[in-house]
Amino acid sequence: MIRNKMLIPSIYPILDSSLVPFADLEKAAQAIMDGGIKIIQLRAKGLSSREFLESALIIRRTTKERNILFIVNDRVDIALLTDADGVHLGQDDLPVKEARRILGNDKIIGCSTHNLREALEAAKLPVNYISFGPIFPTKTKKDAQAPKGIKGLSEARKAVGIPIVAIGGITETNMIHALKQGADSVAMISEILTSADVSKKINKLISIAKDFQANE
Ligand code: TZP
Ligand code: MG
Repeated sequence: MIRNKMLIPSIYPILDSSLVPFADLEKAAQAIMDGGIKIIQLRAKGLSSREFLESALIIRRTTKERNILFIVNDRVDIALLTDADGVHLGQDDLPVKEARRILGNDKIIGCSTHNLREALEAAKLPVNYISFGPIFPTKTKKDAQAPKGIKGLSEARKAVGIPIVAIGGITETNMIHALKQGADSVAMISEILTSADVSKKINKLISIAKDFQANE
């Protein structure tokens, strides 16, 4: 079965080109990876296809060396061209079934969901995980829907059996609430990218998740 083949690492950093200039993406990726993460997603809404591909190829090289999962946001073509580990698709991107046909069963496919209905629908598809959010208010995604809160996350957790990545306004302080509600992983953009020391921040996030798992 595709979906239970792997677990999504509990800290899921997203390198977002809206917060990091194109020229600094490699350095930012390096800092994230130096923090000891096991997965990284490149999200590059504002970049040209060529810039997106260029950054993805660079990050891909290091993720392979370090055995870190590399996920491309939105773009199945860039995921294929870089031999990424997978792709993360939104509700308006290529449909999951078609992406699966292109990528095959060995790649990870994640799908964004924003409410219970979308979560239930996505769980029927050949996805490895869904993201659910925004959980808390976020400034990073300009067209984000209303926050679903911990309550929304808890409902989604009860409704679907597949891995859930909580997203939206997650911080070092509030991530514990998402984990307690059964999120398998917490995705963060601004909490990581705007911190003064990105590697140290990642270290801290990983240790909070580890402590949580140890006490579960
Ligand atoms: N999808 C739902 S909220 C969000 C995305 C991509 C943005 C999350 O960014 P941040 O800075 O972690 O709130
Ligand atoms: Mg998308």
